[in-house]
Amino acid sequence: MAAGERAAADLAGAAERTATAQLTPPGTAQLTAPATAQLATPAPVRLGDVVPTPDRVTPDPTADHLLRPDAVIRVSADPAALAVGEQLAALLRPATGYPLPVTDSVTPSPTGGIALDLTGDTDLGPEGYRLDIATDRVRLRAGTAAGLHHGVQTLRQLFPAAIESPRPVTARWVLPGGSIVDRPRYPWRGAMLDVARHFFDVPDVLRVIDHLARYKLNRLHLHLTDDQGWRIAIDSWPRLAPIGGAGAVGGDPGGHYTQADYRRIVAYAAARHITVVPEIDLPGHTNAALVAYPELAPDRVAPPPYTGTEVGFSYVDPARERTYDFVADVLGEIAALTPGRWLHIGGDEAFKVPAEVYARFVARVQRIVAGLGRTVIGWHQIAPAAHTDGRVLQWWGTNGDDPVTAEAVRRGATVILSPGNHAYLDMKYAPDTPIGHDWAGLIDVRRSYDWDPGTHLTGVPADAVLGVEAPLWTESVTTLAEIEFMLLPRLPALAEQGWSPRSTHDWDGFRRRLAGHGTRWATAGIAYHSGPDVPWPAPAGPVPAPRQPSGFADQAGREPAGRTAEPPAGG
Ligand code: TNX
Repeated sequence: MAAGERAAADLAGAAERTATAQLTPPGTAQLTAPATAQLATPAPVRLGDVVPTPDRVTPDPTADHLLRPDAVIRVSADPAALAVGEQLAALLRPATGYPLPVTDSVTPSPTGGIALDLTGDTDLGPEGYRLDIATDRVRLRAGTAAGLHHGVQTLRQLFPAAIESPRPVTARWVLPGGSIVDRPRYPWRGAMLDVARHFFDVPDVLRVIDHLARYKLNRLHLHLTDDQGWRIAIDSWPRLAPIGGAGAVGGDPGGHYTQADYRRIVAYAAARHITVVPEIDLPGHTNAALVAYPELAPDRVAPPPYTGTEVGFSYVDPARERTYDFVADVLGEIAALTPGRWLHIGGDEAFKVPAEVYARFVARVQRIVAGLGRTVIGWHQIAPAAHTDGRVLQWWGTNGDDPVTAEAVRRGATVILSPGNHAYLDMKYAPDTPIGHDWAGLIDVRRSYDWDPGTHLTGVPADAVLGVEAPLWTESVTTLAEIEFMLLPRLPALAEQGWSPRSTHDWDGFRRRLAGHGTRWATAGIAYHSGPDVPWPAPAGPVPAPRQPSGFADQAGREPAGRTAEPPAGG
């Protein structure tokens, strides 16, 4: 046996001893205790305690399931399904210490375990799943690997919060019995990370992807370029990244992704059924590109690198052919690196470009994207430009009465909703939130939850809404812990807006379900804002926090991150 295997076997043995010691009095037979004896204590998590809330939940308190130390994860013989099975095992192994082998046979076995069954059925749509938890086994079914992936996120939340521990812990790994049948309300459920104002390296982005996956989001929009930084290497314009990406807001260190880095992000996201949507912001927000290539500037003079936070002053010259070579080269390379369908061309706040010139520029860039076989997305400022097949507007206004966007929808556009006053994760929670903006108002958890994407925009029918996206602009956000502090707990609120049927919308139910996640985040060492509008479980004592925003105290006067609550044993 290799050292690694021996360590795994030791862990499994230790975990088994712990589990059986909890289940059976000393001296009685191990691992053969009848199910009824094993389930003397009910599951600590209720079947409906899932965020985003599932479409249909049918609890059966007589059917709680105890995960056994010798459980096997059986998966349909399909590579994508097996990858989901491996991810489930990887989620459950650290805390349980169980070996949880993954096999590609779904035949039920006498030892129970968890079956992941790729049915190929389409009745639950491209992302739906069905989960059946019974005393003798757990079965997850879906027509697609994406559906299985989402079902695994549900399963993860149904285990006691201690499942988030990176180390083996003593707990009874009981799942609540019953069935869940679930599918999303919207096909587009995203978050945006601005890596231009401040740069975040690959491990930080991968961790953000983990947070998205946990709440069943399926799009990561990367805002790759802005005045303060160009963050992706472009072979045909080699000065963009090293020169344009050298700095950041406030004179902080810059950086950029190599094309290999970017591919790694895309692959990691794809393995979690998340599509990366790259944004190259045009024609404004381009100071960093002009620093690297003054030939694109209207006056051909290199501006100084920009480290402030103003917007709207820069633009690439729309009157020059060379600009369109630049756009075609950059978007061509980005398209080649990006398997997803969408290219985001920005389009916001080009205040110095006259309206007609701007509309012609956008129309031409839209044609470049179409020529690359991709679907164009832009901020809703692109609305006045000519319609092109499939184009998508990302609406970030604060007043749902927007006739220009409504007219673009009448001409065929669809919309993604990122209302600044509900979905902007860079807004402060409260006046004393130590980082963030307030131009769109303060956004506490309730404000991020209480709005309806289906009716938000006047004159835009529900069927023109692709879904929701939560942008995190990073002028004031400089570390991973700060990203997490702004994301959590609002990201789950927006995820529920994107996933759950409107009929389930209920603030009191949501805040109660969300509260349990504080314990999960704390256990996993994830920073979050423990504001007063959610009934977080009382801290049971300090736990060491691997990551915390520096010097934060939230408005409740508590430390927000990673050490708000000790996971109650088994709960
Ligand atoms: C507006 S929202 C911007 C960004 C800023 C953000 C700050 C949008 C499309 N443009 O350039 O970072 O406000 O909240």
